[in-house]
Amino acid sequence: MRRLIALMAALFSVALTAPPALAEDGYDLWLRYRPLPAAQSAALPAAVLAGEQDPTIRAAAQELERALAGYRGGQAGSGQGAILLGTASAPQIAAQRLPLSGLGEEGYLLRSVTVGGKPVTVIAANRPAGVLYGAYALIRRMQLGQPLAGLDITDRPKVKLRILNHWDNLDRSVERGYSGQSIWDWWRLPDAKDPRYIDYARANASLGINGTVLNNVNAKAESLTAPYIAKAAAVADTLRPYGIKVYLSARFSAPIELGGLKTADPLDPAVRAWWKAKADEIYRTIPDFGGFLVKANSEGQPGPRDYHRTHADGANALAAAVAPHGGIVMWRAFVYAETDPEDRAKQAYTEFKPVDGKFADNVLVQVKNGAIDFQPREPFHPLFGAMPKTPMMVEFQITKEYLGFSTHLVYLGGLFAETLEADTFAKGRGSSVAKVIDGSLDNHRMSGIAGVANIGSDRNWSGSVFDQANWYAFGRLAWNPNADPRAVAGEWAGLTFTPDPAFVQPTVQMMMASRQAAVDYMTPLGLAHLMATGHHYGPGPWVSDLARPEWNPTYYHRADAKGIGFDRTRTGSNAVAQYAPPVARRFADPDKTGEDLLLWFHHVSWDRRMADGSTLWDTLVRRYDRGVAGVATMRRQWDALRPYVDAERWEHTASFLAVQQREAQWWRDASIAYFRSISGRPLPAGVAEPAHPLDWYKAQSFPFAPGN
Ligand code: GCV
Repeated sequence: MRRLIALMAALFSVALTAPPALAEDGYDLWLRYRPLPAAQSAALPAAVLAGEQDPTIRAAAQELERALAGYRGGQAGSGQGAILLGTASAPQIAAQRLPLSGLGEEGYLLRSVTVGGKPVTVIAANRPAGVLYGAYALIRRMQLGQPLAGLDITDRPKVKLRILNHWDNLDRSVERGYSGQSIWDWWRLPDAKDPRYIDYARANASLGINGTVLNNVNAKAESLTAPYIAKAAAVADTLRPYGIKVYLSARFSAPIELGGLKTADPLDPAVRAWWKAKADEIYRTIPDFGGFLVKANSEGQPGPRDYHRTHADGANALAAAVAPHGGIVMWRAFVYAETDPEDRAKQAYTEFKPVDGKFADNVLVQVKNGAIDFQPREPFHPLFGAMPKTPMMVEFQITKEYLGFSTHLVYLGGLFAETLEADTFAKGRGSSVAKVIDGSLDNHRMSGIAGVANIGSDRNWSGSVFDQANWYAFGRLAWNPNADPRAVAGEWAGLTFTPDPAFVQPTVQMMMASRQAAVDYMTPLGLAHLMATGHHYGPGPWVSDLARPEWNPTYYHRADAKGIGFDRTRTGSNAVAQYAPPVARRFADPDKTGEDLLLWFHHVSWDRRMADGSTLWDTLVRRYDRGVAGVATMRRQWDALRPYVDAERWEHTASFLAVQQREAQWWRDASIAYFRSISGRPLPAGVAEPAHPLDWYKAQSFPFAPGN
């Protein structure tokens, strides 16, 4: 009995003294400062010394202190030297005579030095933002258990503007958002500033993201009224110390809606004066306002074409208004019109290529990675490399409108890299999209990259833990478009869960295979846009009754009794001619295009022989099966990783993988049932029948699917 009492007392005291269990709900993202193994923790610097008084340097120092405290699990530092951070205007940094000249405005240097016989890790930069980025780089090293001694590292971003685009509406709904409501609580701003905005800033700064467009490109004019400018200013105040500028999407017809003018014609002096006055008003409230993002003459949005003006005329009117304040305009090239019978994939090039060289100096043209719309796989957009006189931004979609929302595990690092690595041949071999958008191919002063955010009010920010990896990958590739997506996945997995290679290796394998699996079970072999109407949830390859031809999946796959695919060669829309000759020649030849993009560029017979000798029809069916099998493999891999992951995040991910498996099967069955009804070909031997007849799939309806 005495022993029992002693045991109970011991347990009771443990219960009283043990630190509270930390909820592993994913809120901490990759900034997960949990106790490190004792040996690692003992080697951590004991103190953080900020070289100067500056809000950004203070934020950097606080982040380092927070990380160190977390890594030490509440224990005091054991005295392994210090971290000293600052710019050369801090005397202690200046005394080190560090080579900072090549670091630009945002680069940093990490160097191990000795001061007064004590080891010191210096984080130095020309500007406070660089110091902040250096602090996060050091944090990554500590958290991943990489050596902290003998450091001599420099890094700087290759792209100047690294920007998130929020498609967030003023009522807090999010277009194509799958992670709750908008994090911007417009109604309560500017008085109530959710503390979460600081964590948003920390997460983005840790990746080097330096700008955010707060509102949807399908913009309401109201976002430019005084009350909403004040709300945006409150957000800007919170983000500023983290090196993040605020931008707004502008509705082109705002001079009419807000200004009472009769026109929004960009060459009309009254319209230009209105934009100038509006810009002046914004800059009075947000002195470092970044500028405007504009979707014009696209999907019903107003624009300069309404007045028979070019996109350059439109962009330049807004650009002139923000130029005196150092602002910029990001003008989207995502345009297509129902009045235009031309292949949708060609329309942006047709509109924009002729106005190359006509844009003001502070305009960037923002181009989606592919010519249609963020499909699971698209060839790179033909505008990359085709407008050498204009700085071009690439726009990726981090939120997965066409890739299974937030329930499917699809790592997008590979998709982003596939575009960035693609060779445009604009100036001969080696003219990658990365070089177009980082400005180096055509010597542009401005360069930029944008990602449509997947961030919402969900506790885990992105809807699923693995969707956080897509935010992470976007940020890391924005900093360095040549980064290896596999290495980025490993870094993310190590920071978010554990750097143990026994966990990281299979996780990276799973992530890297996940995108091809999604392509296979949704739109294999270069098919595209076969999703159901409006919400784009699930398969709808049979849909052919929508008002605009290019909204119908049948427009894209063009399947008939003889074959399938969109002929974009000379015998068809000749979209291939929009690429530089070496690329055009490859895409024009079905034997050279590559199977992954075959049906994007070619209408081919169901009986066409593929590289391995099987028919196209058999290959198509087997690709669907391969996609479903890929998800089954991911589930097995995740099961085996259970010992390395906390129960909460493991189970959340496992439950989503189960959804993905069911939906992959649905995609496969519905697509095969439909294409069989067109091709009239039997299923290859040994292939399973779809679970239901075609009409069952056609009858499914999801009026409440999110993000629509
Ligand atoms: C913001 C696609 C999406 C739309 C989106 C549009 C765009 O068409 O479905 O929701 O609108 O792209 O990028 O402007």
